[in-house]
Amino acid sequence: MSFDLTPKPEHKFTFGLWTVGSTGTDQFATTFPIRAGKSPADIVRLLGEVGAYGVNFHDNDLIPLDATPAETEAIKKDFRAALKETGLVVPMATTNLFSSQIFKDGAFTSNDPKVRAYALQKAMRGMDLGAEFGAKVYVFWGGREGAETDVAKDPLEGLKHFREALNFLCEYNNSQGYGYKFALEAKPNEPRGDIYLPTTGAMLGFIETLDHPEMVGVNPEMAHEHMAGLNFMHAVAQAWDAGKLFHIDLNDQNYARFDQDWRFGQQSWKQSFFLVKFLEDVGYTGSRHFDAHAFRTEDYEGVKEFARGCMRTYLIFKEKARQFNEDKELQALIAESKAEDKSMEKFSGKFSAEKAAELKAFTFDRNAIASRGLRYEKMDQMLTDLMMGLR
Ligand code: DIG
Ligand code: MN
Ligand code: MN
Repeated sequence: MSFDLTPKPEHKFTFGLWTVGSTGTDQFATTFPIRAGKSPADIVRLLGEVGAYGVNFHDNDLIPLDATPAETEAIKKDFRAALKETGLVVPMATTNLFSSQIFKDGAFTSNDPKVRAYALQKAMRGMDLGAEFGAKVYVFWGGREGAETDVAKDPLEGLKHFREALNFLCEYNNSQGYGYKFALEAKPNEPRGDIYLPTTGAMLGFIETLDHPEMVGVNPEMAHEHMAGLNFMHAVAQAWDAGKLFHIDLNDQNYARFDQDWRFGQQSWKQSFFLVKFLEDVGYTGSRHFDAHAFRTEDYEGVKEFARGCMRTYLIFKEKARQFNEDKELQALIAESKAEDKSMEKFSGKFSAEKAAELKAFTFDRNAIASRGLRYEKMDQMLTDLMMGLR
């Protein structure tokens, strides 16, 4: 093997405290923990050991909901010391607006004004905490923003309340001078029957209705777009095209399953390859955040293998993307399939009345055009060979 698979800071591989710190309970903490919990400081040390660049957190991953001021300061002190010791940074922070019972019917979109106000308070305090550790991206995942029945929850009110909350928090960001970029994360369902704004595309449309759309982008997650039956790389491409790819959650998922948050590249090799190729081809400079968990079967040595595997597989696909881009035969076939056609140039570009009239009068030989074979089978098989090390 001639290429280096050692994770380096320039790769910007990050993990949330809740990922490698997961004690192996099922997603909804309804079953026994498999692994003893680790302190945030020890989780940072584990991430330092496997070669991660950074660590992210929800407010309550770091500071338990009912921690005293003294406990809070002690935790922060240890966490800061571990960051210094390992050199890890904190690129992203977020608020847990989904675990506490108070959010049983949503946070920003709850029907209860007290819950909405409490969620706003919690988000501001979460932003304060993240800023203390240098976070510059703030994620909003509305895990409970939704409904099981529309009988008493109006989606228009939900959108209005979510918009009001984000407009308020954008102003808070400005008033505090935190310089955050907000990244909205979509998911179609679970834990709610339906979650509002279920896909990255829906979030992109919603962002344009905000008072400060320039401050707000998206945090697409692979498992979540897959849960919606979508092509993750296409969702990411649309976000990039809109200048809104502010962060990304990488993991994996078997289609038509609950949110499995598996190790990156564990299941969907082809989709993962094209996602990595896209990020590298466009020069994405943000975090490669692995929002994933090790199998419940694992001890902490297994958790380290999980974390190493996320980064290793990303680097394998990055190298395969380089080989793809340098494969002369394959690139020639791709170029051929996208060949310019000088005769059509006069119809491309901006509208003119003359262009429209000429095009309307033009005669196309539909059968001749349709009969051309596009050789995608050959190219796709070449990709398979490349992925399997046969070219
Ligand atoms: C779940 O996919 C969500 C939460 O874990 C968190 O709020 C966000 C940040 O990665 N992803
Ligand atoms: Mn997820
Ligand atoms: Mn996520």
